[in-house]
Amino acid sequence: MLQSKEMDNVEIANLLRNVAAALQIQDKDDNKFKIIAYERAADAIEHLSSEAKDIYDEGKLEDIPGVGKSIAKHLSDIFEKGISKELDTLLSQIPSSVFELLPLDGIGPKLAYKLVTELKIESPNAISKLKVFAERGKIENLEGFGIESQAGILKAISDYKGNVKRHLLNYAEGISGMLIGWMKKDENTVSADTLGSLRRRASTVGDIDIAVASNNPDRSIEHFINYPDSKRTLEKGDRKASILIPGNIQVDLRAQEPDSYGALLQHFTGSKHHNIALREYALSLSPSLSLSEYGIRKISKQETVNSKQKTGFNKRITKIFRKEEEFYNYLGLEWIPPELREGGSEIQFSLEKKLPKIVDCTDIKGDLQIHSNFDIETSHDLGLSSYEEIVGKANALGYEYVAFTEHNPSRSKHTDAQIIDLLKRKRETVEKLNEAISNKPLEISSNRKTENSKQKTVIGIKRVFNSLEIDILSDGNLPVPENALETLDFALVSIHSNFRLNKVEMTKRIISALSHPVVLVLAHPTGRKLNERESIEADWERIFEYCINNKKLIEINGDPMRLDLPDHLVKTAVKMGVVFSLGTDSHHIDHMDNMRYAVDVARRGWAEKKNIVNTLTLTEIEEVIK
Ligand code: DGT
Ligand code: CA
Ligand code: CA
Ligand code: ZN
Repeated sequence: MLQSKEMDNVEIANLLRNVAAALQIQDKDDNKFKIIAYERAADAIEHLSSEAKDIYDEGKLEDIPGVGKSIAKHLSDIFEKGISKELDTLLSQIPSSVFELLPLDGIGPKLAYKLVTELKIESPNAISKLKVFAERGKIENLEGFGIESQAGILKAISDYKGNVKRHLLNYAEGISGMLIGWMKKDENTVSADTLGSLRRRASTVGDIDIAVASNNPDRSIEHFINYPDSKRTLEKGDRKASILIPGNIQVDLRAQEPDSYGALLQHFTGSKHHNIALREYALSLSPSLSLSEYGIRKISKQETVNSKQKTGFNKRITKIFRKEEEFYNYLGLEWIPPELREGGSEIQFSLEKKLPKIVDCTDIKGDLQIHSNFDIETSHDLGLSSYEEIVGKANALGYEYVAFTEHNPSRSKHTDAQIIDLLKRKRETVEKLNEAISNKPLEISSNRKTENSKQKTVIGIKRVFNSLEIDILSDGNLPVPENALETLDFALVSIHSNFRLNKVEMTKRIISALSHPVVLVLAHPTGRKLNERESIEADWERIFEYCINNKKLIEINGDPMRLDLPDHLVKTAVKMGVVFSLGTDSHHIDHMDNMRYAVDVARRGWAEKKNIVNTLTLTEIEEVIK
């Protein structure tokens, strides 16, 4: 197992569990207590509310329950040098395929070791290799095994969910882009689109759905399964197919003639709930209408929809649609943006022509969370790009303003006077930059190393804000002295530690931090990290109400692994009248392109321009900030 300085709590816990397993396999008497110690330490670290690395930085590793001198020493080695030699030596005596089998139910270290050595199973994909042996009946003949234990192993494998994680939106988007590109290479393709949860811009995506309008669906399917990166064809019909690509990502394709492509787009965009609600609505019309991926059909009075009549359905379609919009219009509905197709109420809104005019990327006039490399000795990671580079990028994006929101200087390593000093220097630098910006026309060399590297960009941005992302301490206080807070235009506050307070305490903590006059925004409110960390518990309606009454803003963080506030809470907040601040949480200018994902979340939460503070012009937003 690879060790590194950057290991997070889950990785460390896995490492320690593997050590415990290796000790069990060694089968020495004096290992007994060590095994228990490693397992305890693994449990404790997995459930910590802050990163073990941070605790190490504070010199407090041994305060973690279950972490004694010797485990603390191994962890220190890892954080310092990237490896604990001692653990590495121990682990490298065991084939890594053994560790791969441990997540299976009922397979302990010794059993796994025996299977691996007897059957000569090697990494990677040990589980699927084991499955092949079990299916071929090769396990029942091993000494100490039998037909029953073989069946048990097969069951454990089929129950095993593995890390079937849902994929992050930006990742899925990259893959679907490549597949669309591939499908467009085929001469039969008239158009190709991404459907399913990716088209609805859901925060995570299970599998990828692609549709093509094709002059020859058969041939399109053939072209699709020949995708160069395909690992395996999972399914192949005359109008649909599924393949598996590296990373165990499933891609589904549907192909249909251009004349009826509109119904296909509607059907496979989903969501399932939207489609169910739409079908019910169509049936309630008079005459009743029946929907499918091929088109819309009138149902006569005597007819009831039973399964028999569903067969051969496509031959009796009465109406086909080239465009999706025509499909909705035929039902007496306005076209519904895919982001709103989640639950049913959107159909009623569409019928009454009351769908919200949801915010759009082109409405955004600035980015309100960016970390630069201006070094104020921050408590968490500094950014990688300079103020000038950020201004250059903001300019390219057509923004009027951005906010520089480095983390606060670390509390434990500075006196009040030092923090005040650091923030004064930041203030002065930002002021100089603003002066330069207002002395237009000012030119700044763009940092792109392409073409003539001397290429100059005229600044269109009007102002940069001097802001800060401040940790909310457990008691709701801020780790920045009053005199330093005064230097800021406004501040963001956010939780980076103690994620597990109870709901009442957490709500109090957040509101207390928000109550400071210089604080304007609650950043990445729930603290979730997709596939990694759950949201904190808090009384969100109470916090939203506080924000509305006290003119505070809630952030929608566009970092694809955060997307926080989550869309369903955005929807609640929008109904209540909350105003949001969109920020990319960029630590490099390339991340500034992630604004798109923050807008996706806002759209899925039914937010309009009026709900988003960064749709305001500079003059307007200055009114909010002052
Ligand atoms: P995902 O993949 O879990 O992120 O979510 P979706 O919404 O992309 O779900 P998926 O891939 O299973 O199906 C794509 C859309 O196709 C789904 O939103 C609804 C629609 N659909 C309509 N009829 C069916 C059906 O019979 N089976 C499935 N699986 N989907 C259907
Ligand atoms: Ca899907
Ligand atoms: Ca699918
Ligand atoms: Zn943060």
